[in-house]
Amino acid sequence: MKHHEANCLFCRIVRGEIPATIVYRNEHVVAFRDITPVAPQHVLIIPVRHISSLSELRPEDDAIAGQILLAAGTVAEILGIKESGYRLLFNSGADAMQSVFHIHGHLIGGQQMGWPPFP
Ligand code: DGP
Repeated sequence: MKHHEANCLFCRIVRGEIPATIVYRNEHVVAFRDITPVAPQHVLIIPVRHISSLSELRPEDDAIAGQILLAAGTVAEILGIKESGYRLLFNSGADAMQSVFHIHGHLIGGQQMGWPPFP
């Protein structure tokens, strides 16, 4: 295993070395509750395989990219917000304030949201 994967926080959650409230998983993705929720429902959807950011996705990663998006609808249904609505966002890089360098989609919902999503 590569060094960065051994020390990656979200790889450690995938391996069960760090506890998390997992709401859904399959062979491609894991979805677990964000430790600092910004909405009544806030779940992170991550690929099992370590990819550091959206910018590192390669054409051959098309299947895993699709699996992350497909999981969003499944997770929304589990959370009971499929009908009321939800938002899926990915922070990539410094301006977006990405802080964990393992791709994660933030699935948020359970309240009326505004747009644009910044002050
Ligand atoms: P981002 O800023 O987009 O890189 O989001 C990282 C998110 O990860 C942030 O909303 C908080 C969450 N997070 C950080 N550490 C942990 C952890 O140990 N467990 C869980 N469940 N979430 C975490």
